[in-house]
Amino acid sequence: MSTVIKNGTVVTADLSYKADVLVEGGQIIEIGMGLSGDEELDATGCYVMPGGIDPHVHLEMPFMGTYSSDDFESGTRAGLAGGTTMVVDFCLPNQGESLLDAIKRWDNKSTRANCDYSFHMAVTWWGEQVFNDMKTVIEQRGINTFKHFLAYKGALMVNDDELFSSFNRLAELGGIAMVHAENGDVVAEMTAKLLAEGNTGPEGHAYSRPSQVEGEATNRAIMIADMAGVPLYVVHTSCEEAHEAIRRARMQGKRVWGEPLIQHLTLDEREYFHEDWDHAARRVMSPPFRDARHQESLWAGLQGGSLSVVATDHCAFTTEQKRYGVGDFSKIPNGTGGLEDRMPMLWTHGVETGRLTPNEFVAVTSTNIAKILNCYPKKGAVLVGADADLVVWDPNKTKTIQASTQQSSIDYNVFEGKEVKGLPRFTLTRGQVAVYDGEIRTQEGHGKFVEREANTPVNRALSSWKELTSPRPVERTGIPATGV
Ligand code: DUC
Ligand code: ZN
Ligand code: ZN
Ligand code: ZN
Repeated sequence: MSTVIKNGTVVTADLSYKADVLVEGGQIIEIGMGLSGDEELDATGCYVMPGGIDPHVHLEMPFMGTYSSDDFESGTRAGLAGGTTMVVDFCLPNQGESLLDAIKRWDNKSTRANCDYSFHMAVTWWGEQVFNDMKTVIEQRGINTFKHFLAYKGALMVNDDELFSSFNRLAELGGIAMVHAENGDVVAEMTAKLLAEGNTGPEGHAYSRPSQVEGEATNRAIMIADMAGVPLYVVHTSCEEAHEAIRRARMQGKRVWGEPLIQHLTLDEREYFHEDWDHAARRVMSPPFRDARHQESLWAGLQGGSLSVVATDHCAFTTEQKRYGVGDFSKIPNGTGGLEDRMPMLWTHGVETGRLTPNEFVAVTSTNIAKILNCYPKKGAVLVGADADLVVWDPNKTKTIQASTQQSSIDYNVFEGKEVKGLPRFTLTRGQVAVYDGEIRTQEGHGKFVEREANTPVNRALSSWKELTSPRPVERTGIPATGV
């Protein structure tokens, strides 16, 4: 059965033009004027864009003594409702666990996905097993991205020696390094001091993670990646200091990308000073929300091209889960939702305000990340032969964001009450209509794993580190006596 999307304007990262799009067998088979198909979707007044790709989600993730509440079913349903047709989740091995065993656990959870998905592998410990598994993960499982936590000391954090070893291995295998860049040692010290001084409320979370801890860790990761010669993707870039390091690296020709989140672009630190404990705790995530100076920096980075991708870090916890941290902010599970709202919020605050063109919107929500992750043009494109992951975007449709009508399984929404303009009329996942004019028609288990190959040599980073080719000790005659 074929489906034709009629009378819309196709909007890609580089072009806008009037055309119908014909879909069959899960792929785009023809783009042109006057096409017909078995089923017709009316796109009059709408933009036909590649579906969003959210490269940063945590679905049913074991974390801080609990599990994030949206699983692959509710999480991908939320994504589709908001025009996102692919998610990338982080596979987290336990200490000492093989990477391949961890993937098996993730494979089991993800069978319920409503849209296509992929995994990033997290490097949560270091040893010969991880070194060896990396090759299998890249070459046989099609996972080419490896995340390193520079925060969460005593849990997920890796040290600089482990980081350098892992980055070197990835450079050799054609992988991409990713970092959660916050200085975990400093965060641990500041957290202990704040708690000892009686600062136990949610605002303590923000005080414990100032922008300097992110700027330092971002710059450190960039320098270490440069020595290893590995490309580096910095997740949830939230502040000017981190952005500055990324901007400088890119101007120096380094292969480094930054990923602001829709939450950091649109919400600020005042949320943590709300008189209602639940309100503040529900917004606890790492890095924390920041002030207007940092937000302006992130918007400028998207406009100027020094920041490449807008994601969510969707990691949803219920109010009940957030209350694990009453009396100790460091026990509030870190994370906020955003999967359903990323695209409408970015359209409203980015395109409607004139900061981004519709083409730039497609670039930062879909095409750029498809290229970085090496799944373009299967994903992130409106081209014949590409997967029919499409969103028919109605720029005039409005709504008020409300937890009571959202797809996510949690009991609140950090964007509650915000008005958005620009929403999906239809969302298609591999040709199947998952959202039809506001009606959710998702199919559990429809989603397939997207394999992503290693980078080819031409897409690898160069190293500016001038390593001596054959270092030799210097021969000296006059050797001073020791112990004088
Ligand atoms: N930050 C969060 O807020 N949640 C999940 C993990 C992370 O790094
Ligand atoms: Zn993170
Ligand atoms: Zn409130
Ligand atoms: Zn994350």
